[in-house]
Order: sequence, then C-alpha cells, then structure tokens
Amino acid sequence: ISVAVCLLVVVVLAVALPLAHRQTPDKLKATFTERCEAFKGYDCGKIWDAFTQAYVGRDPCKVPMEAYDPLIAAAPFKPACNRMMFWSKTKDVVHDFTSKRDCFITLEDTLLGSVLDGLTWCGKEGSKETFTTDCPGWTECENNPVRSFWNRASAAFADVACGDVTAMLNGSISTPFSSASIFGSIEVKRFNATMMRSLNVVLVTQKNPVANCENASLKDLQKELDGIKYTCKEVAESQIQECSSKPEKPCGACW
Ligand code: N1C
Repeated sequence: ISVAVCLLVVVVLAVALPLAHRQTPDKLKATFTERCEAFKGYDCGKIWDAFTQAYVGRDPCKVPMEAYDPLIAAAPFKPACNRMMFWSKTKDVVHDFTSKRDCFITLEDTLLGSVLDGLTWCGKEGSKETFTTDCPGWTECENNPVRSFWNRASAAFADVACGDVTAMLNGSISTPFSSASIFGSIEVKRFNATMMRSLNVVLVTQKNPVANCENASLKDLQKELDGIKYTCKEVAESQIQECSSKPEKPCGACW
C-alpha cells in the first residue's frame, strides 16, 4: 500500500509542478509588463507590441530570428565593457552569482532577457492570439518563437561585447565548449576583436571534474577568437558560491 501511495504522490507532483509554472496568455502579458516596468524609461506597451508582432499569426515553426529585429530595436542592448558575462550549461550557478553580487551583467539582467526568461509563447496561423501551451519544444523545430528569440537576443548581446569579457563554462561535461550551443553557434561568432580585448573562461568544476582547461573543445574555442586574447581558469563551484555569499569581497578576488 505504501508503494502505491508513493507512486500516486510522484505522479500527482509530476503533473502538477510543470502546470504550476505554466502561464495563461493573460498572465504572460502581466509577467512581461511587470518585469519590464522594473526598468525605468521604457514604453513597455510599445515593447510588448514589438514582441508580439514577431510571432502572432505565424506558423510556430516558421518564426526566424530576424522576426525579432523590431523588438531588439525597441529595447537595444547597451555595452557594459569589462562586465559582460556569457555562459553555457551553467545557468544556475551563473544566476545564483549574478543575483547576489553586482559584478557582471548577463543577458537575463537586461530588459529583454529578464522579461522573457523562463517563459514560453507562440502564435498560430490565422489567429491574433498568443498561446502559452502546446508551443513547439526547443528542438522540435528550429525556427520556433522561443528559440529564435534567444538566438536573436544572444546575437545582439554579443554584438556589443567589449573590453574584457567573461564566460562561465561547465567543467562537469566532456565538451564544455559546444559548437551546437547558443554560446558556440551565435555569441562567439559575433564577438568583435576591435571592441573586445579578451575572453576569460571560468571553467566551473565540481568534486570530480570531467574537463579541465586543456580540453579539446576549448582549443576549438580559442581558434575562433582571432585577435581576441584568451585565458582559462578552473574554478570550483564551491568557490563561486562562497563569493556569492560574501558581498564585501571585491569582484576581482572571486577567482
Ligand atoms: O545554448 P547556450 O546554453 O550556450 O546559451 C547560453 C548563452 C548565454 O551566454 C546567454 O547569453 O546564450 C544566451 N542565452 C540566455 O541568456 C538564456 N536565458 C535562458 C541562451 N539561452 C537562454 N535561456 C534558456 O537556456 C534557453 O531557453 C535554452 O533553453 C537554454 C540554453 O542554455 P544552454 O544550452 O545552457
């Protein structure tokens, strides 16, 4: 009987938890607007309209990244030289750090990155509505509204990268730099050597690291950086967490 109860609890949680995070279309607009209004000096109604025109009325597998050009134009990214942070497969540790310390700016700290972080949306051919359920998944079709947004926003964020730039990569996987990731396929390709001095990789490691700075994938990364200096440092995740919880520690002393 206790096995049956356990199974029931697991099934109920597995169904209820994803649904709890799911937003209705009205809630999506409210979340977008509320997050947007935390940034002063923007017309959030205008930004919402620029957002919806990218995908409303379109087949949700036929939204190219260019569809978001007017949205990017409505809320352009400002360069934050020497403070820009990129990442791949390290979202949780990066955002734990950036939410507690004011050292770096990630895409999610900008208006567009923050308003759409964690959300799902799509349109439908012949409809003026926004949908938040039954939208294509990340890999279901390449040109889906969510993936194309992150591709376009990441490209625009990388276009303004300047000075010394940081990237947190994952040392617990065999290829910390993947050419299939947004970081590898979009951001690195948009880095501009006339604006950027260096790319400084922080390879986040756990107890049993799988990769170190000699990893072959990191050699591939270096090859893509002509004219931009490169450094790599293996840093324990615990050391980053320790710095997250010590606001008095200077950013430069974290690793
Ligand atoms: O494919 P990734 O990582 O290499 O993309 C990360 C890279 C970062 O440097 C960001 O600037 O691209 C940008 N970015 C986001 O800011 C972002 N926020 C949320 C890319 N993806 C982002 N997401 C979601 O994370 C997105 O919906 C997708 O599901 C993941 C991609 O993360 P990844 O594979 O770890």
